[in-house]
Amino acid sequence: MTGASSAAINEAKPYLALSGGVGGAKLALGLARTLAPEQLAVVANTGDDFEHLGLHIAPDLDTVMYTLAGLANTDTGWGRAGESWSFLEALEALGGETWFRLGDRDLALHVERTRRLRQGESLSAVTEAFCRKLGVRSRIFPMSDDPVRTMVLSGNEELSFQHYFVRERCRPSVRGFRFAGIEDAAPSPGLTAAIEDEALAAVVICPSNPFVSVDPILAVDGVASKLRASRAPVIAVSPIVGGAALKGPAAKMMEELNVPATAAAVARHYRDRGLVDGFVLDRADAAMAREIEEMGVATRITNTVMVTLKDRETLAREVVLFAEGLAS
Ligand code: FO1
Repeated sequence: MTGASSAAINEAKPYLALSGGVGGAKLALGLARTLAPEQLAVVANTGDDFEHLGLHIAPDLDTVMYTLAGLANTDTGWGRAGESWSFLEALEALGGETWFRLGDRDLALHVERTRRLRQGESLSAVTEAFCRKLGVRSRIFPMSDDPVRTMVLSGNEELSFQHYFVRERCRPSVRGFRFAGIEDAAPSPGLTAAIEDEALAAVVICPSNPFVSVDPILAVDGVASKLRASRAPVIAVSPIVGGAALKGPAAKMMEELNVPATAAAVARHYRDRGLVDGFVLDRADAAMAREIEEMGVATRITNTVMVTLKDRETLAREVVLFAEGLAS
């Protein structure tokens, strides 16, 4: 964590990051370590949430929280490091559903969250309490406290996101998505406060899947229009490098949606709704910078492949400098 003095933190401006799961959480960690942690607010996608074994599972919220807490399994990016699997073994022996792997420590979080939600606490309140317990100094909140479920349309079927992503291993061909419940979903209090904060220095769209991780957040009532109206520059980091998604099914989805699986196509996806001022490209896609600039979006070319902790911090610093340049 940076050693910024408390005075610097008070003067230092707030940043808002939009994140899905693994890829987004990597940049969120870089931002939390480059800024003072208290400067960073992360809004996580909840469209991947689902009821499983009677538990409310919120994968993107948990991935961001575990990552910022330094507890994440860095091989998979999701779940906790140093896990034991006694629960799952016992469940298997009973013939229970074990396709969605819940480690023993991770399970404690789902059980406790489900208990508190059933007692009427909001997802925001539970998340804030867990962040405090896990020593996370950045703010993390769901995009909404109301249920939104990303449904994957395949053929004439609809699959819940986790069934598509984990149980079916992204095999089904995708023809579209539906964010069930989005019409009745209000932005969470944390998201509303962050996005309306006059002092907001920048909004960072992390390198998550644009269709199933970022779009649900942008679809929450008022979010896209408030981003367009905000004085803060909106910077997106490409989740596609050299025509392939770094993590997850983004490139395959784009092919199936007849959208070129390129960084420029991601830039256009956000630009067409007037949402981005700047776009960060990997060096492998430097040749696309001109095409993106011609869309009216500034570009910054750097290494966006985050393997080490240093990569996360370096990319975050590039994004912050890029935003400061656009703001001035
Ligand atoms: N992803 C998998 O591919 N397989 C799993 O068994 C799995 C379990 C799991 C448990 C808790 C959690 O928070 C995430 C988990 N994920 C698993 C990842 C999750 O499906 C994705 O990270 C997000 O939904 C998409 O970013």
